[in-house]
Amino acid sequence: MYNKEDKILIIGAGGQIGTELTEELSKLYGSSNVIAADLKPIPSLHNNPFEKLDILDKEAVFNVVKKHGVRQVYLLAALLSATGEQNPMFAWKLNMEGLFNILDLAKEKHIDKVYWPSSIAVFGPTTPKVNTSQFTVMEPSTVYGISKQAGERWCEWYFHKFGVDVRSLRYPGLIGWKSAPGGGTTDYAVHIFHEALKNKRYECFLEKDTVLPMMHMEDAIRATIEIMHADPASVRLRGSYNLAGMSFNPEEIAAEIRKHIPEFTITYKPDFRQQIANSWPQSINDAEAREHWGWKPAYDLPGLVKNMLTNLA
Ligand code: NAD
Ligand code: AKB
Repeated sequence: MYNKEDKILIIGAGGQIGTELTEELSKLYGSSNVIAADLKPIPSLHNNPFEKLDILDKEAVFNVVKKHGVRQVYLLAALLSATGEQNPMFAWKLNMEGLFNILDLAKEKHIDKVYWPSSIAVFGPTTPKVNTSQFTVMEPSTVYGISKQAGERWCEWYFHKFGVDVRSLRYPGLIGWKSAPGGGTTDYAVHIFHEALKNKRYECFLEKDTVLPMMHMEDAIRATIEIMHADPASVRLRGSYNLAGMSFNPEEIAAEIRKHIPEFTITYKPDFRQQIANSWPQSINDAEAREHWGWKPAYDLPGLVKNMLTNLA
């Protein structure tokens, strides 16, 4: 359910998700209707209009929305878990003020629809780790997680109070071959493929038995577009939806890579990101997303590894 004529603004379009989302939305809406915005130029655009834009500059965001007649905003600009811990006050400012700037534009009816991603980082050390459900203990221990949890509550509040049509997913770690990750704890699961192909070895910054929820980027982009195109009545949760793909640890992904590159070796040198990973769930229960708007992932670990190695090679 979507209007092909809608103008869409993607803020943070040059990042790991933005790169792929811009491409996929351009296929559906046409490149000229998908405006890519970021702090820095984006080399990989597909004839999309580009705006150099700082999400913290509310007036500039408003001007871009008016200039292009934007109806939908995908807000991807944020600091992630690892970079967030290194610059906590700025992470809080960017992640929260950026969201308010967009929610306010929707509240004032300058735009119709907002997409804003949350993360498994909303969970914390006191959350049950296995098959973590939608509604459970949530005491995040990173600034990033705290900002995502607060953001979820604000999204829900703007929906109930002002009727803002905001939709959100709690992504697990995302793995794709078209773009590089931007400062998260799950980034190892992308780096490992590049190093396996280039050097046949990888030094992992997490311990070998650290199980985390992960997902192929193709699945994540499809989920994003599916929830944005879903009938508003079916999007019953306006905080954010749990979303599951697969779960594995570094040893398991290395073993799967070795089926394709037998000489591949992995060593472990955990750093500060280990503590972040330890605070997150190992697997996610996404029953509500499946039931409410029909979510179903396509990739498992063997499929992901084959796809990544084939495309990167
Ligand atoms: P990324 O770091 O790769 O990309 C973010 C982009 O935002 C970058 O291109 C950056 O230049 C841009 N940006 C930063 N500050 C900006 C500002 N002030 N104004 C405009 N643009 C700015 O991040 P990503 O991995 O693509 O993540 C996008 C969103 O998805 C984030 O909210 C993140 O929390 C969420 N998310 C990502 C993952 C993942 O595994 N990638 C998982 C869960 C949630
Ligand atoms: C990170 O590791 O920070 C992200 C996320 C799971 O939110 N990939």
